[in-house]
Amino acid sequence: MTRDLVLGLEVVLPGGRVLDGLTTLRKDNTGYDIKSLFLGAEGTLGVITAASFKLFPQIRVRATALAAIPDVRAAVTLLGELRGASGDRVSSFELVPRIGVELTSRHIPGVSDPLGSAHDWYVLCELSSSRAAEPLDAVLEEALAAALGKGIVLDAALVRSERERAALWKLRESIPEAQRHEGASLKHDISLPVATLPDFVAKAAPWVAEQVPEGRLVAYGHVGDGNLHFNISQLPGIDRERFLARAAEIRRAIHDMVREFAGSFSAEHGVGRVKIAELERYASPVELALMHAVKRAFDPHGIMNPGKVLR
Ligand code: LAC
Ligand code: ZN
Repeated sequence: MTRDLVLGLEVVLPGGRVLDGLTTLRKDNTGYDIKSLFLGAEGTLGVITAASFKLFPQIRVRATALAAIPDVRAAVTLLGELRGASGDRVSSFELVPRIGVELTSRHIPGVSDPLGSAHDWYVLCELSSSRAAEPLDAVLEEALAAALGKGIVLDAALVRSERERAALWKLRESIPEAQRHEGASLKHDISLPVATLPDFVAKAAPWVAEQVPEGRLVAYGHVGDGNLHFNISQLPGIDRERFLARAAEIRRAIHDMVREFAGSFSAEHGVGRVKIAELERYASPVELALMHAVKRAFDPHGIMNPGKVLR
């Protein structure tokens, strides 16, 4: 998402020259967009030393809720309904699975289940606006009530204070930490077209349940961006090394399913060293050849962050 916000960059190139590209132009059609090549390059083409970003009016009002939903399809439906009902004011829309509530309640001080009974899935949704008078709490409450009537939402907790808002965000944001307390996990930072997420989960979740009985799916993340952290936590009492020994095979199967649904194996955490083989497998030969050509053009001696992204 940062990629969309960058207007200009200053970059030190491998030979020592400086690309002085700190523009704030919104429109600029002057040949190749060189700056975009450095975004996501993970330092393999040059060292970014400054950036200019798009700015937006300051947020003055927010409304936040945790909604229990029956399944991932309901999450995508609810996202559409909330966008429509709020004049597209949805600024966060995060999927949380039941296990995410359980693990954070167990391991993270100050986190507890804000709803009275257990549900399979939740979304943490937030509306925001720069217009202080915007009645976002009422908009969110009405939209969730309408969704409740249609069975898209099963229960919901609207936050009434900054303290409650912080508690909900803590629940969501401490899922990775809670996973570490449970032991090893296999992590897959995937993205799919938003509308395709439910079909992917409908196929991949049962696959995990059948093929990885020594682990538990912990699928959470940024549904509004089509980005899921499709992680598998080891079950308590399972041998850590034996669990991790299956990492490559499981990663291959999950990423192959991601490709089947036209998704990406690296939504936000990048390629680094760990996913070089994935890039080679899933990028098209044309893309891969162009990436190597760009690398050679910028860094012919291969001195920039060697061993990352491209072999
Ligand atoms: C998160 C990190 C893992 O979404 O990207 O919590
Ligand atoms: Zn994330």
